[in-house]
Amino acid sequence: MNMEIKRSVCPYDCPDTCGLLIEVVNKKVIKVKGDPDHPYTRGTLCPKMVHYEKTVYSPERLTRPLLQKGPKGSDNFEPITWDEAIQIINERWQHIISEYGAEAILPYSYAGTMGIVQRNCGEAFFNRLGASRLERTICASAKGYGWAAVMGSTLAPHPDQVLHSDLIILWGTNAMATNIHFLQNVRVAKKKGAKVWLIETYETPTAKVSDRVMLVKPGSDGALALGMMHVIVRDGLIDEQFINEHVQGFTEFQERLEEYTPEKVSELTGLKSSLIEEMAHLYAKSKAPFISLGSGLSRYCNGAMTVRSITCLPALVGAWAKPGGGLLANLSTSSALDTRKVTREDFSKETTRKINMNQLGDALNKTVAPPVMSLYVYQSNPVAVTPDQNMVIKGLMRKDLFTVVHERFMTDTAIYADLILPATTSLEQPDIYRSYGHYCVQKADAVIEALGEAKSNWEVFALLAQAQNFDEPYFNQTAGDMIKQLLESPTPWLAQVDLEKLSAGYPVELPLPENYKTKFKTPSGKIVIFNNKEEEPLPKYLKPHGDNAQYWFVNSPSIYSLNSSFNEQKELVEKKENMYLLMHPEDAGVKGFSDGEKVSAFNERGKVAFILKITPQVPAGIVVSEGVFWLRDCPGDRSVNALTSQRLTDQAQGSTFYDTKVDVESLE
Ligand SMILES: Nc1nc2c(c(=O)[nH]1)N[C@H]1C(S)=C(S)[C@@H](COP(=O)(O)OP(=O)(O)OC[C@H]3O[C@@H](n4cnc5c(=O)[nH]c(N)nc54)[C@H](O)[C@@H]3O)O[C@H]1N2
Ligand SMILES: Nc1nc2c(c(=O)[nH]1)N[C@H]1C(S)=C(S)[C@@H](COP(=O)(O)OP(=O)(O)OC[C@H]3O[C@@H](n4cnc5c(=O)[nH]c(N)nc54)[C@H](O)[C@@H]3O)O[C@H]1N2
Ligand code: SF4
Ligand SMILES: [Mo]
Repeated sequence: MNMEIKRSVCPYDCPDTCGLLIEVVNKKVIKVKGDPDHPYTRGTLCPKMVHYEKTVYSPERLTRPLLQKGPKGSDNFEPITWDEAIQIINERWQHIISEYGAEAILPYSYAGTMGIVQRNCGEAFFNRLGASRLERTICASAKGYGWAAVMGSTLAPHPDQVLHSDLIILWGTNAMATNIHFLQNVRVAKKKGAKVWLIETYETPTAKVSDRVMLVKPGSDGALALGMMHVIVRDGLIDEQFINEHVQGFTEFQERLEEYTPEKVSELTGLKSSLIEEMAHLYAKSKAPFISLGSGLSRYCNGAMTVRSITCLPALVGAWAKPGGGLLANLSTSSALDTRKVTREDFSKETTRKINMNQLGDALNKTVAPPVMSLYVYQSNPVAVTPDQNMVIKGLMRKDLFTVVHERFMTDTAIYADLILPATTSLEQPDIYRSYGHYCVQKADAVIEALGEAKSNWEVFALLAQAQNFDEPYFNQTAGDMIKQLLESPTPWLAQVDLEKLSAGYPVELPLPENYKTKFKTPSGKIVIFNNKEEEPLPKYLKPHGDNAQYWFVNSPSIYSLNSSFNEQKELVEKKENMYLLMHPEDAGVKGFSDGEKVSAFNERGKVAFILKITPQVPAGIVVSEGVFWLRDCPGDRSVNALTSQRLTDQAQGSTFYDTKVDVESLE
C-alpha cells in the first residue's frame, strides 16, 4: 500500500478557506481531514467537507463531453470527444462572431472554485475574444461599497481580534453555517466573559451561541445603527478624542442623527425603543465592541447605505483604537497576488459591454444589441443561484442560443446546455488560494489525476485559445506556470512572507503592519462619515423595496450546502430533510395551515412549492427558507430563486435576494 498525505485547500466560496490534509492510497483519495498546522483553521472542517471524497468520486461526476441531441432541457445527451467538442464550439462561435460580433458571446462564471488561477483564467480568454464582460456582483458588492465609502481601503481587523472583545455583535451573519472558525473564536471569547449578540431577521442556528437575539424587520438595520448612534451622541457616550483625531464630518452627522429618535427607529425596525436605548448604552460602554457584519443585510435595495451606516458605529465610540474592537465586514487580501497577470485586461482590444450577472434573465430575453447568442457557463449554476429563475430558464430555452456548460455535475443549468464539458475538482488541478476571512495564502498542487476526461478551466481555455489561433504565449502555459509567475513576481505584501514555504504548499500568513487598525486608508487618512464623493454625503435610512405581497421572504444559507454546491452528496441533502418554508405559528393559524403541509410561495415572478414548518424561530410576517436546492430535490418544479428579483442594490449593482416578498397558499 502506498499511502501519502498531501496538503490542499478548500476551494469553496467560504471565508474560512480551510487547510486540508488529503490521504491518498494508490493514487486514490481515501480521506479528507483538516490541517492542524493551518494557522487559522487548525484542523477542523465543516460538515460539508469532511467527506469531500464523496464529491470527488461521486458516481454522478461528468467525465466526458456531452452533446445535446434532443430538445433543450431534455435528457438526450450523447458523449463526444474533446476534439469534436472544441470544434463544435469553434464553428458556432465563428459563425456568431461574423454575424453579430464577439459581444454576442457572454461568459457566465462565479465561484465554483476560489483558486486565483482556475477561477480567473477565463477572463484572459474572453478579453482576447472580445466577448461581452460579466459584472460579477451577485455576492457582496454592496457590502464592499458601503464599507469602502467610510473606510476606504483600510485593512480589516484580523479575525483573532475578536478574542479580546467584551461585546461581540454577529450582525446579519449565520456564522454557524457560513463562518465556523470565526464562531470558534467567538466561543472562546465568550468563555472569557464576552457577551454575544445576534442581530437577525429570525432565530438562525447561530442563536444558540448568542446571549441575546435581536430580530429586526428585513432591510431595517441601517435605521437601527442610526438610532443607536442618536442615543450615543444624545447621551454623551462618544469618544471625543478619537473623533477629533480620526473622523471626518462628525459635526454634520450629529445634525443628521437628530431625526433618528428611538421612537422613530422602533417603528422602522420593530424593536422596542427601550431596547434600542439599551443596545446603544451597552455598545458604547463596552471596552472593545466588535461587529462581525454578514452579507445578508446588504442584499436589499438599500444594502450599500445600510452597511455604510453600521460602519460608522465603531468610529463614534473609538472602538478601532481598542485591542479587540472594530468591525469585520470585508477582509480583502486581493493585493497579495497580482491577479492581473491571470485576467489580462490588456488582451481586450476595446472596451466591450458589461452585463450584470444578476440580470441574466433580462440579458437573455430582452432586446439588446447585439443579442446574446452564446452563453459559456463555468463554475456557476445560474439556474439555481441567479435571481428570477423563470426568466433565466426561459432564456436558456431559446432555440437560437448556443449554451456551453463546463461542470463537474449535471446541474440545473447543465441540463439546458447544448454542449457540456466535464470539469475537474480542486484535487485534480493546481492553484493558489487567498481568503476573505483570514490572512493566509496557500498553494496547492493537484493531488490526484483528473477523473475520466475531465479538464480544468485552465486546460479548456487553452484548447479554446488554440482553436481560435490566439498566438499570445499566455495560452501556451500551464496553470502551474502561471502559479510560478505569480510567486516569482511577488507583490509588496507577498515579499514579506517565506516564499519557499509557500511554494512548498504550506499555508503562510500575510503580516499586518503595526497599529494597522488605526491606519485609515482614505484620502484624508480619517474615517469618512461625511463623504462628498457620494450622491448622499451623509448616511441616512433608505427603505428596502419589497414586493406587493404579504410576507418577507428570507432565503439564506444552509449548514449542509454552499450555494447550490454539495447537493451531489446524498447524505448532506438528507440532513436538510426537506425544502422547508419556516412560518410563525400565528401566521400559520390565520391561514389554517398545519405543520408538514405542502404550500406554495408565490409573487409576480414565480411560484415555488415548499413543505411548511411552523416554528416560533421566525417572527410573524416573515417566512424563511434555508439553502439552494437542486430542482430534483424540490417538492415542486422550481427552487427559491423563482421568487427573487433582478433588482439591484442602491450602489455597486449588487444582488437583492432578500428584498423579496411572497404570498403563501396551501397546495393540499
Ligand atoms: N454553509 C454555507 N456556508 C456558506 C454559504 C452557504 O451557502 N452555506 N455561502 C457562502 C457565501 S457565497 C457567502 S457570500 C457567505 C455569506 O455568509 P454571511 O456573510 O454570513 O451572510 P449570510 O449567511 O449570507 O447572511 C445571511 C443571514 O443574513 C440574515 N438576514 C437577511 N436579511 C437580513 C436583514 O435585513 N437584517 C439582518 N440583520 N439579517 C438579515 C439571514 O437571515 C441570514 O441568516 O457564506 C459562505 N459560506
Ligand atoms: N436565493 C439565494 N440565492 C443565492 C444566494 C442566497 O443567499 N440566496 N447566495 C448567492 C451568493 S452569495 C453567491 S456567491 C452565489 C454563488 O453562486 P455560484 O458561484 O454559481 O455557486 P454554486 O451554486 O456553488 O455553483 C458553482 C458550480 O461550479 C462548479 N465547479 C466547481 N469547481 C469548478 C471548476 O473548477 N470548474 C468548473 N468549470 N466548474 C466548477 C460546481 O460543480 C457548481 O455547480 O449564489 C447566490 N445565490
Ligand atoms: S466550506 Fe468553509 S468551513 Fe467548510 S471546509 Fe471549506 S473553507 Fe472550511
Ligand atoms: Mo457569496
